[in-house]
Amino acid sequence: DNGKADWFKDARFGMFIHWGLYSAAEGMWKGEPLRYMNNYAEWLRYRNRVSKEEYGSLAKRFDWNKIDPEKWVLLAKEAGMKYMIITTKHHDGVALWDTKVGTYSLPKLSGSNRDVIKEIAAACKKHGMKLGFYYSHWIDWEHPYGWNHQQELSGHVTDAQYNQYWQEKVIPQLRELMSNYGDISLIWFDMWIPYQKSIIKKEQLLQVVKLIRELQPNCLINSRLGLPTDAENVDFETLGDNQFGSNYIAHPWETPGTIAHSWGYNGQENEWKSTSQIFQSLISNVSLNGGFTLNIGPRADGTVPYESVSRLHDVGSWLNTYGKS
Ligand code: FUL
Repeated sequence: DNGKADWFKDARFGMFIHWGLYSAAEGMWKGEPLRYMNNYAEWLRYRNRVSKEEYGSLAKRFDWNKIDPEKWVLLAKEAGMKYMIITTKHHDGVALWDTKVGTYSLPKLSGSNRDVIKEIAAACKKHGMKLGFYYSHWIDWEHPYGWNHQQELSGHVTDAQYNQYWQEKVIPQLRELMSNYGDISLIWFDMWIPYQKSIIKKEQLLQVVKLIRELQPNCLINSRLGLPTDAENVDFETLGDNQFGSNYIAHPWETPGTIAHSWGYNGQENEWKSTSQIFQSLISNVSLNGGFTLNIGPRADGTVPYESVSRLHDVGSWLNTYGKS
């Protein structure tokens, strides 16, 4: 450990943002609610079997006059959060930034020339907020050879095809993200199972580690990459969603939790964690040497539901009064 994770060990509290085309659907598709309500709004494309083209048309519902990522950064600051993680590409395979890898990106699909990832990076820099990228490496419902659950969306994927997805999408997209947006403090990969049980090969994961270490030597990598936390390849451990630590863990770790039920905005839901539940999660993790990454799901126009804002303000004012920074 060369101390590069020190800031993370001290940070303890960060903001997660799930924002993408699914935010515009708000948990509904053609008048039908999200199938399987126990699941998440950001899973709409898969759950409701939406075609790639129709799903892409959700980008037209984004209101670029209102979207202002700096407001998210300010909200995180007010809440006492020390880092922010944004979904650069979720399982739907849509890049939020202006990628040159393919055309399935928010700027291209919406016809806007805005690159929100650039804007977030600039706002984070301006306000002294550490920036992290979420990137769904394992699952991708857009690429014909990305992992897409029982191959229900596009047929069987062989190892060679999966490697094609890896080499022509994952690697070049990560290269863009690690090259064009300044200092990236952490990268948050997302899968739940170790590589031995997945179509992913260890060499493919090591290729990703090598790329990140080359381009952003200080960027921390989380364990959902699919490898164990050992500081060489993986710098911090991500426990299960909404799970709290039960044992003291010596190495850096955090758990993600969402303020609602879904991670992406779901207008059909009315389940909000209370401010005291948020404190419970934060305090139980911190007392076991971990951190808590609390998620909000802004709407497609960038606005954050009042229920989230008011809770974050309550948390922030408590931390300002009693928290030690
Ligand atoms: C899970 C994903 O499937 C959810 O959609 C969300 O991104 C959560 C943080 O991780 O693995």
